[in-house]
Amino acid sequence: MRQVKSFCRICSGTCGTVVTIDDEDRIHAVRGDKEHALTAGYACGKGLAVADMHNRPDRILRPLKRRDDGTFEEISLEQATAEIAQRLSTLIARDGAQSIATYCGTAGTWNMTLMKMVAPFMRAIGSPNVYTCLTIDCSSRVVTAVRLGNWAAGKQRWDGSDVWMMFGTNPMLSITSIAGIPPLNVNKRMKTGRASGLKLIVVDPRRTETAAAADIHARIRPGEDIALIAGMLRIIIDEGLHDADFCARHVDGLDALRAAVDPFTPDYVAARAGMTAEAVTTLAREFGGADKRGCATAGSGLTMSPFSNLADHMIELLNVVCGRYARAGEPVTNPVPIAPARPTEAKVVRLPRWWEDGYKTRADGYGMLFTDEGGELPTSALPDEILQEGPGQIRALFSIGGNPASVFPDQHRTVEALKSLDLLVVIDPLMTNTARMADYIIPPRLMYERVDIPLTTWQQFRIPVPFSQYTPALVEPPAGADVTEEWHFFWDLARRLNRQIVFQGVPLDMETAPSSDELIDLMTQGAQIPMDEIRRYPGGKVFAMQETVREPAPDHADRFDVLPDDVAAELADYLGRAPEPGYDFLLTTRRMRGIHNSVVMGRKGATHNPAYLHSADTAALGVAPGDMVRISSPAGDVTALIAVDDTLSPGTVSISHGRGGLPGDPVDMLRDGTSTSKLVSLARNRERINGMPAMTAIPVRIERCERQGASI
Ligand SMILES: Nc1nc2c(c(=O)[nH]1)N[C@H]1C(S)=C(S)[C@@H](COP(=O)(O)OP(=O)(O)OC[C@H]3O[C@@H](n4cnc5c(=O)[nH]c(N)nc54)[C@H](O)[C@@H]3O)O[C@H]1N2
Ligand SMILES: Nc1nc2c(c(=O)[nH]1)N[C@H]1C(S)=C(S)[C@@H](COP(=O)(O)OP(=O)(O)OC[C@H]3O[C@@H](n4cnc5c(=O)[nH]c(N)nc54)[C@H](O)[C@@H]3O)O[C@H]1N2
Ligand code: SF4
Ligand SMILES: [Mo]
Repeated sequence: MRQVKSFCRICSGTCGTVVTIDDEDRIHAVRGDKEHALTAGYACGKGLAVADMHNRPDRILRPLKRRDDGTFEEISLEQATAEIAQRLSTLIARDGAQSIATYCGTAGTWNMTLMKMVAPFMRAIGSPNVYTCLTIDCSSRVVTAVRLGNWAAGKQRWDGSDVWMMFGTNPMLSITSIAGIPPLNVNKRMKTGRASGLKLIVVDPRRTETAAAADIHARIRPGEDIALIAGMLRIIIDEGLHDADFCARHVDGLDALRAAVDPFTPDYVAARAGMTAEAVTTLAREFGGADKRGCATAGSGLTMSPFSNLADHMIELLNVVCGRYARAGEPVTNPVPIAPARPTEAKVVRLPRWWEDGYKTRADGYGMLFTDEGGELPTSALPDEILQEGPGQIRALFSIGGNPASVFPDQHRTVEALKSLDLLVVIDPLMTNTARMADYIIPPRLMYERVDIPLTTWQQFRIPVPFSQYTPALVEPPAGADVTEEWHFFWDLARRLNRQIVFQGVPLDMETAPSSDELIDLMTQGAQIPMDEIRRYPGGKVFAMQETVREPAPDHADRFDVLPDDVAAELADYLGRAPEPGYDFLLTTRRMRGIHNSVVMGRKGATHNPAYLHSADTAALGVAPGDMVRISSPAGDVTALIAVDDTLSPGTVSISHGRGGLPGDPVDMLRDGTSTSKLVSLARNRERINGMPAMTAIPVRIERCERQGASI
């Protein structure tokens, strides 16, 4: 047995780990690294269960090819890659490069060499059809940065704040980075923040783990956060609780904003958001104040909500009017050791509306989001891009470390699209619902079989100190495995198609593959702390780096635009929207401890996702825990098993996403659970720009039904 330091790459926690490896070079156990500078021993159950993922008996270890009768046969990686390259070549010749698409899911996002290889691969073949789970997760965040403007030095930090307001996020369970609390040993940071006087406010229809630890839990009717924020802004501006100096210097449109939120009186907000008028005023006064430090942040409860772009914009307006950003003279939170040195300035930066110019999807004309490295299209547009016939139709899809059939909104449309493809290649260690439909399944090396560095994107805001880490590959894949290093698979496809990959601005040798370490060196070219130095500290290190936020040049003219025309129009739409008649419950999204989106991690916890209801509602419906109900939305219906959860507000039903079978599957409810994505339609109420349908606050009806083995 030996012990090696590394870090977990399942979520943004990037928890430091110590991995015990047995004499057969197999992972025996994983624990949190107590000496880790950021996470100090914390690791969640999913991270600890990852040894099981490496060794589980159903891990796919050799490529699988679908036979004509739908069964799979094992083939070699060499044969699979050659055949896929051949099929791509035929498709490109027949339908053009645009017929090829990639979708990178969560397991792809946390694999840095892969993450940075997919876009160059797509550029090399000439296809714009790059999709990732980021655009089904927090695409509204990017829309806000563009429409409102972005503060180059970042927001005020958790440490040293007076007040923090979280909407629709539960970081104590999800360890998400977008809640603003650094996703690094959240429990400990929560305690130290609170001990230093930070007042935490959580807005959530459920008394979550995070809400229970907060100073104020404001229960809200799902989907109505916009009303609350508009009401708060009205009070903050009227009572002079905004930062007037900051607004005068950096903000356009404050008067128009005040006029637009005028209908949101405390009484109106109270009626709409299901709270008291006094609560609205209290929340505004608790958050507002030019002399306070802090932040308003939001998670899935808002990024999945109806009007997701507007909801996100409104959250950021709370920060803008109160000036909650890092100012000149303050220390830069994290000058990012692996990035080149560049000054951080206290200024608004305006980005172009990428989605208005440039490539658009054929169906509904959605444009590019996240233009880093050439751009991405909104994931909810992918099914229609596959199904809509005509020039540019997508005919081949690579699904990399994701599970579209289980997690995309509108499972029926998604599955119809996946089944209609000429070529579906799934890179995954498990026989997921998506993999079951694949033409080829390519098994990857797993986390501890790869070298890696922590996610490079947004690092300056996610990690609150100049920390970096490198992990070598700790073990080799199991004996007899024929698995791929994922970036290599795409490099090899490009090689076989005679395409040149340009990686981080450098054309790669297309005859002899680079090593993963060479790619990491390219990704960190010009780093302030050279990668070789970082490699010397196996558990990671906080480097001694200091930088101060600077004043921008005097002629810098960019300002926040708090109420662009399309935001004003969305606010008017929201104001006029009536509840969907005939539905008496609102279904909300949540996460479960042992389940990561569609994947059950470990063998101990529940594998199904019950429908949680308040006991007042189960009593009124005449159902008990374990009973089966039929849940119907305007888009479809599903069956679910009931569990009681009195942390919920009556009138809401809360179910996590990603579980359940494919349409028509016989489903063992206790094992497989329910697919909430069958309750969402891509044909109804989609947002402009990011194309998101509402994946929380979904109007539903609930009826008791006989327990049976099947779910539709
Ligand atoms: N265990 C576990 N951890 C995970 C994941 C997982 O599947 N399992 N997934 C990971 C991923 S990919 C992500 S993106 C992050 C997400 O992390 P979070 O953004 O923290 O997401 P959730 O934990 O689902 O919390 C969403 C909260 O929003 C509330 N909510 C729902 N609708 C509304 C609404 O209309 N208004 C308001 N105010 N609140 C609402 C819900 O009650 C819930 O408490 O978690 C990551 N971590
Ligand atoms: N209704 C509703 N829908 C939602 C959400 C919601 O809150 N509500 N949340 C949305 C969000 S935030 C997200 S991020 C998406 C999640 O969307 P996805 O990322 O598409 O879904 P996951 O289930 O996380 O898929 C991860 C896959 O990676 C595989 N895997 C594990 N390790 C590796 C590896 O090393 N390499 C490779 N190639 N594969 C690996 C796993 O077996 C699994 O199949 O779901 C979205 N859908
Ligand atoms: S919180 Fe859990 S899943 Fe996320 S990085 Fe840490 S151990 Fe891994
Ligand atoms: Mo996510």
